[in-house]
Amino acid sequence: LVDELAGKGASSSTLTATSPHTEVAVIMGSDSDLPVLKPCFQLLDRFAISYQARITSAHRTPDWLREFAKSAHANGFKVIIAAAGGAAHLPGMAASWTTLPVIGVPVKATHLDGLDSLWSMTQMPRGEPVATVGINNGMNAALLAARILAVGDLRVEKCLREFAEANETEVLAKDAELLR
Ligand code: RP5
Repeated sequence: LVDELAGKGASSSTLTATSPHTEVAVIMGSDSDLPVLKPCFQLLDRFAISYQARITSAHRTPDWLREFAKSAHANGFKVIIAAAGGAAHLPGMAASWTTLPVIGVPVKATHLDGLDSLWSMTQMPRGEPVATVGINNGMNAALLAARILAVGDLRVEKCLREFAEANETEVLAKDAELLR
């Protein structure tokens, strides 16, 4: 399913096995969050960053979330991306059980249009930070994870530079097109 969402037949992701080489854990509160994470999977695939996607809910599977987050560092993950809608306590709870950086993706899932999720992630009380991206912005979560990894990985740093250069080229081309 994750491979389908990422738009490819086979990727470095897996819904089952944990590899010591898998760098990013992408957790979500429900399979209904998957569409928001599609750009996240695509960006991680584009940068050839290994990831594992899992469904774990802070309120429906609290024991499983605790087990996953507590063992994430020992299992070789370097960053956790956590997407959730509504009260969105998933990234905050995960942050409390790991020293890994946790990136929250607020999901628009209720009548509050994602503001509930955004505020609950950004308003984490002092002591347990969650780096929160914009509502439904799975791509920025992947880019932020890449920036964290790039501190110690020149290959990923090169991917980020090339990504920025491609964006610049695209905007300049559109600007030139307007002048014609
Ligand atoms: C949250 O509640 C999930 O992260 C999701 O965004 C939202 C709705 O979940 P479902 O009712 O679609 O399973 O826990």
